[in-house]
Amino acid sequence: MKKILSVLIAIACFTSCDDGDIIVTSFDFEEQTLDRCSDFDTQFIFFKINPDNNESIAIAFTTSNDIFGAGDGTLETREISLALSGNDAITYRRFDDAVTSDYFCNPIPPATPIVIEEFISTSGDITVFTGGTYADNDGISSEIEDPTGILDTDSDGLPNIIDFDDDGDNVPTGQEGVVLNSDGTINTELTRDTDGDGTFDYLDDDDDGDGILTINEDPNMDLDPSNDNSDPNNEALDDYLNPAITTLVNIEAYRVHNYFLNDIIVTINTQNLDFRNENGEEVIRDIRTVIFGNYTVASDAEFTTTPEF
Ligand SMILES: [Ca+2]
Ligand SMILES: [Ca+2]
Ligand SMILES: [Ca+2]
Ligand SMILES: [Ca+2]
Repeated sequence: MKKILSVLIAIACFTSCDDGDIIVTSFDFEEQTLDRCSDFDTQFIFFKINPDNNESIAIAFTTSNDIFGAGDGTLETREISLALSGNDAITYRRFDDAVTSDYFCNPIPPATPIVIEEFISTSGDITVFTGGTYADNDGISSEIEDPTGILDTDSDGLPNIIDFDDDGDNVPTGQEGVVLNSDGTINTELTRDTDGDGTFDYLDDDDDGDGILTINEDPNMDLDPSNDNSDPNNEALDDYLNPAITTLVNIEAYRVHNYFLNDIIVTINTQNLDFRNENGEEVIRDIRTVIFGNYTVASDAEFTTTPEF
């Protein structure tokens, strides 16, 4: 419905307009879910449908940014500010019958339902935020791994919460014998500490305590110490967990890392909107910052990087 507001919205008058003439009209789609069209390259179309009143509000905007998550993988919420003009606009429509997503996502809108009222933005600003939860999916939740989010045990530039190899020994944390309690905390009895020095393997850069860093117990030099078994008397045991093997190779590179942005939500805010109706007569101005909607992205984003050694 078109919601009656108090005095936040003023009208600019085109023709005869008495002093104090204020139209207090805006669009109320707070309860409706934000949906989107999927098959567009750089112009994004989001829309809300209110079936109770056969009305909709849609926003189209153009950006080359991937607003759904890939980005550059930095930890901050990403923010893109855009000015609406031309084909980038917000459109309110009321129809004579029920409307579906086909109406917005078809390059040629269907002939029906028929539009009986329409307001199109003539100017306005929008801000698109992309946020979510960064994680390395290494088996330890970020809150347990480091509630501060800034700890970087191996100083490779990737905080532990997104570092799938926390100690930088080229053995992923997920392979270093971490055992969790039912509440997700680390079980200090069962989590592996091969050399018994009080530092769990996943945070220990010399797991077997033989003086040779795990990263250098990699004779085939494939950046994976977990496939090197040199001990003829114990072929099942990797060299980096076997203090009897102290062969050293010089490895000066980290393996490829990946991490994820999960539970991605795109939030669109609008500000300074001017609308004109189908006759160009009625103008609605809304200077407030309003949340147009929140869109939950179905898939997670994955980032791949190789930290500098
Ligand atoms: Ca790190
Ligand atoms: Ca490791
Ligand atoms: Ca240890
Ligand atoms: Ca070692």
